[in-house]
This record gives sequence, structure tokens and C-alpha cells, in this order.
Amino acid sequence: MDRSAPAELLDIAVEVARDAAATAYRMRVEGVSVAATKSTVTDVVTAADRAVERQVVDALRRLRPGDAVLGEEYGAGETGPVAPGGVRWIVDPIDGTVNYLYGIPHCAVSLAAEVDGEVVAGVVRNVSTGEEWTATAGGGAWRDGERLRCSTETDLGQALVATGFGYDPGRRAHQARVVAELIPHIRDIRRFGAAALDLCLAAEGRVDAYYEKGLAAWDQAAGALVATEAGLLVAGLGGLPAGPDLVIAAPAALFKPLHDRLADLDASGGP
Ligand code: LIP
Repeated sequence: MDRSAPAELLDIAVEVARDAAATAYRMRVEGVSVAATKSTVTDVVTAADRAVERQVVDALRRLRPGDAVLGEEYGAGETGPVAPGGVRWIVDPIDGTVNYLYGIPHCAVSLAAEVDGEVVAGVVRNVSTGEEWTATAGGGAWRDGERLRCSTETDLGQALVATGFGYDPGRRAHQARVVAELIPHIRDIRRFGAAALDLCLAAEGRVDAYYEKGLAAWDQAAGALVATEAGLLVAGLGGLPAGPDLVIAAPAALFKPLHDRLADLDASGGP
């Protein structure tokens, strides 16, 4: 089998993510505290974020020497650039770190494999519940062996929409204004706190749609593939791909009405 075949890469991603989630779980039980802050005083990193990413990078080095790795905590510095046709792994060791710190069971290890800029395999594993979402490009989205299909909701006014807020107070204020203007036009908002899991919940219709500004590649790479393979449209505003400006994930019937509302509300704007 081609060593870079999506199925082969997924097997490795799942093996590595399961071990990583077990480490994160054990370290939570042993007690966790803030090790440092990053972009703002509320943007925290714990010793577990670092230890888990270290473990993932070491495992990938062992299993896939020569592949590149981009991680939230150590960036791309550990393995250097990726060669054409090569594989780059994108890892968020603990997505939903604030939830992890507070003991809220909504945080996950997210690991994706990308080839020539396209994510071809991904896994998101909830550290607390053990729920595991997987997908390969063209191979569908799955949770614990069940094939996933997204919501069939067609009326934005009936849609349950998940979203999130950044760590910068000015950005949060802008995002809160967008929510305040959007909420009369939808069923309700949910703020769970981990983009990778939020995209997976949207993938299986536990919410009808999701959007967020300010996500990094590691927050959304694996979850966006799961969402896409479950039938959601995942993109930004104005035909742009999903990215830091905005990620919108919605079924085809809801995408345009949600997109247009968010565009009117300048959801990709602000700090
Ligand atoms: C989190 C995202 C979440 C967002 C938070 C934060 P982290 O990532 O998953 O969607 O609302 O502000 O960015 O920092 O826990 O890896």
C-alpha cells in the first residue's frame, strides 16, 4: 500500500491520537495548572499541552521519519518544511485548553495529515469521553464505526448554531455583537469551547451549523475534514476557503443564508 495513502495515514493518526489522549487524561487526573500564557492573559497553556504535543511529534518522527509536523505549541520548528508530495501533520494537542483546565469534558486531541495543502486524513478524540471522529478524503466521516451525516435543516430560523470567541477582549466584544445580531434569526447559539469538537458535533447533526473567526490550522484541520465528509459545506466568506478570517460549516441549504447574515454582520471583521 502507498505509505501516504489516506487510510494508512489515518491508521497512524488514530494510534498516535489515542495514546496522546490517554496522556492528557492521566495528567488531568494528576492535577493540572497554567504553565504559561500566550496571546493574552486568558490564552493559557498547561504542562499537558506541551507534553502531549511532544509525545505526538516524537511518535510521528518514529513512525513517519521525514514527515513535517505543525503543532500549536511548537509550531513547525521541530521538523522543518514539507517537500512536494510530502506529508505534513497538523496537531492540536489539547483543543479546548480552557475546558481542560476547568475540568469541562469538552476538549480533544486533533491530528490531521495534509498532502500538498489538502487534508486527506484526520482524527479528533475527546480526551474525557473517548468519543472519536475520523475521516479520510473521499472516504466519509465516522464516529466509533458509525458513518456520519450532517443536519438536513433547511430553515435558518430553526438552526442551532455553535460558535466561539477569541482570547482578545476586543475581538470577543466584536464576536459578541455578531452573536447578539444573529441570535434573533436562528433557533439558538451554543458555545462549547473547542473548535475541533464543535465541527465534529456539526458533522453528525448535534448542532445544525458552526462558525468562528480566528481559528488556526490546528484548531480546524481534522474537524473540517470530518465536517466536509459528513456533507457540510466548510468555507469562509465570499468564496474564500475556511481560514483565520472565518470558518463557516453548514449544510448546503443553510450555508448561503448563514453566510449572508454573517457577511452583513462583518463576522470576519473586528480586531
Ligand atoms: C480554542 C478553540 C475554540 C476557541 C477558543 C480557542 P485552544 O482553541 O478550539 O474554538 O473558541 O478561543 O481558540 O486555544 O483551546 O487550542
